[in-house]
Amino acid sequence: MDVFKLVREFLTGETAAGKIEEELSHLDNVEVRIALLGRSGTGKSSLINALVGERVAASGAVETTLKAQEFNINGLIFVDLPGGGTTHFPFDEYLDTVKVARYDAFVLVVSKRILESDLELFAELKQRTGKKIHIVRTMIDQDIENANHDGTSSELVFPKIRQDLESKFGLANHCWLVSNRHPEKHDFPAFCDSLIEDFDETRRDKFIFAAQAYTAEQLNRKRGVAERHVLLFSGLAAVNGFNPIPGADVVTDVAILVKMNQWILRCYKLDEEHMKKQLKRAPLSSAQVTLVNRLIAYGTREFIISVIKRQATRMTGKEIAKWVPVVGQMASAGLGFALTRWMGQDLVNQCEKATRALNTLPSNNILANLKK
Ligand SMILES: Nc1nc2c(ncn2[C@@H]2O[C@H](COP(=O)(O)OP(=O)(O)OP(=O)(O)O)[C@@H](O)[C@H]2O)c(=O)[nH]1
Ligand SMILES: [Mg+2]
Repeated sequence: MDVFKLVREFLTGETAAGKIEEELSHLDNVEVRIALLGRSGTGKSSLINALVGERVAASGAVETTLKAQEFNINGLIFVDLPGGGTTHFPFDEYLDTVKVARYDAFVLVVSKRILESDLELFAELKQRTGKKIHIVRTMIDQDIENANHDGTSSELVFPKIRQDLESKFGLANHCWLVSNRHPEKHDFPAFCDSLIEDFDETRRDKFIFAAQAYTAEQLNRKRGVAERHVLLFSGLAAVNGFNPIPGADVVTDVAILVKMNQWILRCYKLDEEHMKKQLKRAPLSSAQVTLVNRLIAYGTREFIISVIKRQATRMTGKEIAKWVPVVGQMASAGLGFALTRWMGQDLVNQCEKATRALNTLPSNNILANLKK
């Protein structure tokens, strides 16, 4: 979907306002369902937590998850299907519960030892779904540590494990060697790319919106999704008569701006709910707390009104034009559109900076590595 074109057509009256609303609600409502299968203790719950950057699924040394569980993180739904082939889940019964048509992607999680039951599960799944099954081999960090301990070269760890997996699951199937403790490293980012490769655009956007960004590239993609949303919200604000009057103390309905800013904060996992959970897990410095509180305020009506009042009187025609797509005639939508876009873009920039500063992007090393 060319969002720019859609908004331009709307502003020039070539398309109905409803189209923008439709596109936004489509993005809002779409669900992505990912099935995770594998024996107990292979790291399924940890993989989910690493993908979304928060602790949604309990993980542990003893068998933790005994029945299928769903985790819905802003529309990105993981279905954790534990223990195929164990006494809790005889094979047939297990696969019958996996209603294959309901999923957008399948992930088979394996760890150190590949058992016959893993191969059987893989073959059966492949046959039933006819889809690509992503094989994720977890705990690579431990293999590296073990190699160091045993005095063997950790450089050989990867090719050896890869070869072993490929010989068992077949060369054509991609196997991803990951550590759930370091989702910024090894094959983890490539696994995420491969996972969304076959999704349609809306589902891809949804995944990028809900997943944690660990690398500079992932952060860039988040920006892309966020910017498209800002553009749509700006169109929607304009059509809904958001039209602050320069110099006057009048502010029309700002509900759409509140919604937009809260969406952006959620996209960067800097919304109040998420930050409260994070704070319970790891304390932030007082400077970080100040930064987070400042950003959370962006999602409140009072704050937005105060910013608009200030900014509306400042924006010159030239500045307005900068934030409005080239539309020939800007119509009366000009200032409302420009202000929304300016505000959204500003918040996206700030969230990106904060993500780096808060080190949820584990990061600085990664960024440094990428630049090399
Ligand atoms: N070092 C390391 N530990 C991991 C990794 N993935 C998982 N673990 C640990 O392995 C243990 C089991 O992980 P879980 O995520 O609970 O495994 P599970 O597949 O969900 O297990 P069940 O819920 O019992 O089916 C936990 O103690 C995790 O912290 C990894 O990549 N590296
Ligand atoms: Mg589990």
